[in-house]
Amino acid sequence: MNKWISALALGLVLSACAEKPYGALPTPEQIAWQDMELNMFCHFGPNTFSGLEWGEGTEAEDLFNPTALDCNQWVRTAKAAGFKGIIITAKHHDGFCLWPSPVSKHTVRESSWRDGKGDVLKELSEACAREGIKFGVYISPWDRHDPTYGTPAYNDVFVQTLESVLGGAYGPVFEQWFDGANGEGPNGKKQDYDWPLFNGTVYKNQPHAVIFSDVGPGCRWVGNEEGRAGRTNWATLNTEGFTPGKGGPSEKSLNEGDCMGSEWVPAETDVSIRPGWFWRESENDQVKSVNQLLKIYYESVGRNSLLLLNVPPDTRGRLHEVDSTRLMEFRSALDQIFRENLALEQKHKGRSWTVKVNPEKPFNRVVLCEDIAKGQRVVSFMVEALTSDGWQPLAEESTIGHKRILLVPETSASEVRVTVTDALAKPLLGKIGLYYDPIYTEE
Ligand code: FUL
Repeated sequence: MNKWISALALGLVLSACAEKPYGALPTPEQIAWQDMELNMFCHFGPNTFSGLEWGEGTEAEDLFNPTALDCNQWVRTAKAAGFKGIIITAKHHDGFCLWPSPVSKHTVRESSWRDGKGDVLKELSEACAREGIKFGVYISPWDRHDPTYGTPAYNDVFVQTLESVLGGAYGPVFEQWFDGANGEGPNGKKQDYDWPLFNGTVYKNQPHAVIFSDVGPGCRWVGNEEGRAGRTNWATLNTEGFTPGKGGPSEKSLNEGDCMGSEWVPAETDVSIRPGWFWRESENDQVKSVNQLLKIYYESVGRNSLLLLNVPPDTRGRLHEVDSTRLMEFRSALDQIFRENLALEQKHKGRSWTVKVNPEKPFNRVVLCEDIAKGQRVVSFMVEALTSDGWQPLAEESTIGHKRILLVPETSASEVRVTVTDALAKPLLGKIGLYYDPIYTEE
C-alpha cells in the first residue's frame, strides 16, 4: 500500500515538473531579477548641487563636489533596509560622468573634487561587492553636453561610454537602465538612437545584465513615476514596432503588460522617496511616510513588479538622516507585517487551492504567486474564506505572476480557498501566504 502511495506521490511530483512551459518565458536572469523585489535608485551628480532636475550640460565640473562621499553608507543602509541592488545615475542628461570616461571631457577627472582622482563608480561598485549588493547603472543616452550629440558620430561615442563602464572595470552590472528621454543636445539637435547597437554593446560586455527601457528587452518602465503598477499586470508585452521613449507602447500597456504578449518584459516601478529625483535641502521635510511607502510596496511588489525606490544622496555624498531613518522604519514595518505566515496545511485540487487557518488569528493580506519559470498563466481568480457565516467572498482579481498581495478586510476563518476562474494554461500556484498588517491605513 505504502509503495503505491509513494509511487503516486512521485508521479504527481514528476507530472508537476513535466508541466510544459506556456508562452513567452523569463530568462534565468529575469527570474533572479524579479526575486530581488526591492532595489535602490541613486540620482547623484551636478544636479545634487544646483537643485535642477535636468542640468543644462553647461555646468562647471567643479560644481560636483561632495564634501564627505561615503558609498559604504549608501550600501550598508540599502542592505539594512532589505534592498538587493543599487542603480546609480552614472551619467544623467547633463552628460557629466561620475567616472573618468575616456570619451568625455566633462567628468569627475576634470573637477577639483579629490584633485580629479575621484571615481564614484569605483567606490560604489567596491562597496556593493563587499556587502553582497548588486551594482547597476543608469547611463543616459540623452546628453546635453557632448558636442557630437545630434550627429551619427554620437552613437559611437555612446558605445564607448557604455564600454568604459560595462567593460569590466567595475565588475558585474546586474541592470543597465536606459532612459527614454530624447531632448536636444548642445547644438540644438536631437539624436537618432541606435538601440540595437546600444543593447548589443551591453550584452557583449555584460551578458547577464537585465536591460531596462520602455520596451525592455530585460524589463520595462511601468508607465508612471508614482509607484503604481497595474492591478492587472502581465510580465508579457508586445514589443514589435515599438522603441524606447516617444515610440514606446501606450501607458496602459506599460502599466498592465499585454495578455499573451510576445516577449517576457516585466514591469519595474521607479519612484522617488522625495518629490524630486535629486536631493534638495528644501525637500527634507517631504520624504515619503512609512504609510506612503507601504502603499507603493503593495502596488508594485504586490502587483507582480519590482520596486526601484530612489533615495538620492545629498551634497555630502551621504544618504540624508531623514531618508535613512525612514528606510529603517519602512523595513521594520515590512518585517512586522510579514513576520508570520498564518496559512497552514495547503491542499490543491483542480483549479482550487485551500489552506487551513486558525480562526483566532485574523488576517488581512493574502499573498499568491505563480511558478513564472513556466510562464504567466492566471487570467482571473477569486479568494473565499470559510467563516462562522459559511463561505464568504474576499476578492475577485486578475493576474498573479511573481507575487500578488491582496489587501482584504480583516478576516477570521478556518479555511481560505483560491479558485482560478480563467487561465491561459494549467495554473501553477506556489505557497499561499496569509498575514496580518496592523500598520498600513488606506487613505
Ligand atoms: C526620467 C528622467 O528624465 C528623470 O530625470 C529621472 O532620471 C527618471 C528616473 O527618468 O525619464
